[in-house]
Amino acid sequence: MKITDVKIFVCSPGRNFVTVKIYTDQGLTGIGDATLNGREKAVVAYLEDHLVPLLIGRDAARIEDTWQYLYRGAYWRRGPVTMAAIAGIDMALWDIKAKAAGMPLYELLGGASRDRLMCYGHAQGGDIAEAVESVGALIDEGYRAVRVQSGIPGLPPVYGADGTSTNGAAENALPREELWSTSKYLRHAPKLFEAVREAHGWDVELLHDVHHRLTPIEAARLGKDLEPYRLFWLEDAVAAEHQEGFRLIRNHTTTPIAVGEVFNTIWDARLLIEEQLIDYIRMTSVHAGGITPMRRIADFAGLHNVRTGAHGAMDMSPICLASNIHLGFWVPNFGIQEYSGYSEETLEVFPGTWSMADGHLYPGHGPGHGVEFDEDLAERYPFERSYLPVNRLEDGTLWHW
Ligand code: GCO
Ligand code: MG
Repeated sequence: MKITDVKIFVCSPGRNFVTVKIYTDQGLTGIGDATLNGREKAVVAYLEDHLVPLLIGRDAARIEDTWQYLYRGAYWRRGPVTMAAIAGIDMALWDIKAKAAGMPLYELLGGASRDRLMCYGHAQGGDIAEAVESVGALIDEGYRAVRVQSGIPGLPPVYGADGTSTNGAAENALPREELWSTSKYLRHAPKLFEAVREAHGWDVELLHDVHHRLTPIEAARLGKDLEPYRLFWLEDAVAAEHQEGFRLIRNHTTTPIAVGEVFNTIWDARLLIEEQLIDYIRMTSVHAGGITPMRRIADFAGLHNVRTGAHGAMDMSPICLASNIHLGFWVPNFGIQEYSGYSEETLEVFPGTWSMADGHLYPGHGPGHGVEFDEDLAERYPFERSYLPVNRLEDGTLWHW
């Protein structure tokens, strides 16, 4: 089965998405997600100018060889732009292979290891009371696991607390600037979780995202202070570049640690997994280079008692979510799947067979990954430049976001 054409689509049904569509001489097509929030067009150029010409005439069935050809064959390896571009192609090829086999993707990966995937939703509030209420609303909707973020006294709204941070910045404007104080945050976070446990008890799993803002010793202290509230995980406690820093965190706290949403190859996670410095690896199909490397990463993690917890914010398209759901349905060491939902417009452009009910995700059982792309509708939502926010300390120093 030969690849006859590859098209790249950029659309913005609520936010920007990059979609790869591969056509074959047997009439089968497949689609993949190649979205890199805030740097979408760089991936489009990488695909159109450099990868698409390499694909025409290749055997669509040779997924592994194509992945190696694009990764090793480039000489210049790794990086978020490269890996998102390769991921879009890889997902589309797995979609084609599963359609050709007449199977849902999870069957090709090894078959179901479970009946449903626990997912976590996002609770947020300007202050503790609002966050506590937001957790309650998610519990009422059936969620068994909730990520909790709240505003910090003395600071304007921070990441994850006002519902706008993950939507990028205003159209065609400069990135929104946030303000950060580590000492204010460290005093506040334990109070937030104390209040949530007091209001909602111990049956709900609680998660928290620090968004790379602490140093290792600060993260160690936070982990310790949060121990009484038994978190499911503490995410991105330090900048992901600080691999050795995780040793220090590990030595000081039993709070489970998650990291990896910004990783793009297995090499970013090697030390953390081999030394069991983390409990959950957050790598996701689109930013890790596709389904082919995600299988290897998951198996490598499984050898070291690390479970999966794939990044699933709304800035990855439903194709990425569906790929993660199929992977999670198969992978023996599944932990949890992030799920932040999609706008109605997004779901109309990317209709899919996956579903969410009672705090769990389910894959579609038809052939492929089960997500379609409505090209005509997508044309009504042209690309809109948008940035993630940036973050500064109170004295103006640029800080991690
Ligand atoms: C999460 C993430 C997101 C990211 C966003 C970046 O845990 O869901 O931290 O909020 O910031 O996906 O594009
Ligand atoms: Mg995160």
